[in-house]
Amino acid sequence: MNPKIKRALPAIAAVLLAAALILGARSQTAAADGREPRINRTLLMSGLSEPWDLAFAPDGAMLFTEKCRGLSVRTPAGSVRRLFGTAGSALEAADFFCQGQSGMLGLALDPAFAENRYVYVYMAATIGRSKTNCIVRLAVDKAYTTASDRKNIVTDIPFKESLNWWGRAGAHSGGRIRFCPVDGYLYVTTGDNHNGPLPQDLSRLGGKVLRIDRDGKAAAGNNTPPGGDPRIFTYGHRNVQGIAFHPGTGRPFACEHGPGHSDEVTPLAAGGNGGWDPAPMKGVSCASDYCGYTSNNPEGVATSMTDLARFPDALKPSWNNGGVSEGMGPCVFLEGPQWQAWEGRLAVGFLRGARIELLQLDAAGMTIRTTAVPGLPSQRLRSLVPGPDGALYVATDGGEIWRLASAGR
Ligand SMILES: [Ca+2]
Repeated sequence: MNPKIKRALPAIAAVLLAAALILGARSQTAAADGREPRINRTLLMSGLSEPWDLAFAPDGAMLFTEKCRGLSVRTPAGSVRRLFGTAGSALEAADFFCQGQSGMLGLALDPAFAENRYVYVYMAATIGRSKTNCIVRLAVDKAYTTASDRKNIVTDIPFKESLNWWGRAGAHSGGRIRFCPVDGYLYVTTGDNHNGPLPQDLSRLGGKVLRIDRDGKAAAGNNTPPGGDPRIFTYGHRNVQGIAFHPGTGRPFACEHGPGHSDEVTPLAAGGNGGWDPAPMKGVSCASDYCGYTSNNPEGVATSMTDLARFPDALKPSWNNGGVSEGMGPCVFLEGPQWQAWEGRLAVGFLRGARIELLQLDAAGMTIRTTAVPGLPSQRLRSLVPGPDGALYVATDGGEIWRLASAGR
């Protein structure tokens, strides 16, 4: 060996060792920052009838709705009881019905549930001679054997009463309800009923996100445009079936079905217009006066989910899935270090798309990256709810409830 090289060997070795240490430290940091969790899926329940939503009580009880049966509970001990809805429930509701996409849908527990025992459901009901969507408040006892003190806190969410060219009765009812942990108000998502003028009509509650208190009264600060129903928080929506609140700011994000294109995730702001207007413009003819699948404009361009030409101040979507509609449904932010690289991402479930997409957002709420949760069966996903154990619970149209837990690595 060349004596010069021989003399230099210890120095070269030291440099190489230092480089290896630096690279090793870097790769360890990258692993800690960017580690994707390994997901364990277990089947908690099966054989349910179209489960639509879930909610967990502080004691670990899981309440759930089934579209055509009503509200039930799975107690912490694992027994299941029917609380509210059709015959056989602890509290029967003669006015409750299901039809098409409607029935007993969204479910939420009061933020003070441990004290007041209030449960809220979004359901189709017959009031007088009319069919409508309601928000009903109930109280359940500590043993989950009775439901009482029923109060209809909202009774005038439009319901599609009859078949038209675009689909059956009961279509596009929206139906998710969630309390925002930051402002404490109940957010209610509704749908356009295949009715052209409804989303931009500020006197009616369809095609909107509502924001109300536990008695159904308008929340303070809704900033509804003058003359509008003060319960309206945002308008100009199509069929919103998901709403989630950013863990840091509490800002609501709506997750909404598109019309054959452009399912949308949208960060909301009080008084905002989502920019959906399926009413025919002058000179345009659409079946049943609903241009929700065609074009509302003389140019023949497909009706936009966010029409910035006509509504330049419309709420800008964070993400849309482009050329197809995949039935975007529930959404929720993943919270807690158990999710590792996924912590803080918005999990979005799909019906036809049959998957969970994880959206990484920038500070403005815009999506910068999406990843699908790997390894899940291909099923229509209806509800995504975090459990008290840090797992994510999923209700499927196939009648199952899954528990998705991060197993680390
Ligand atoms: Ca929109």
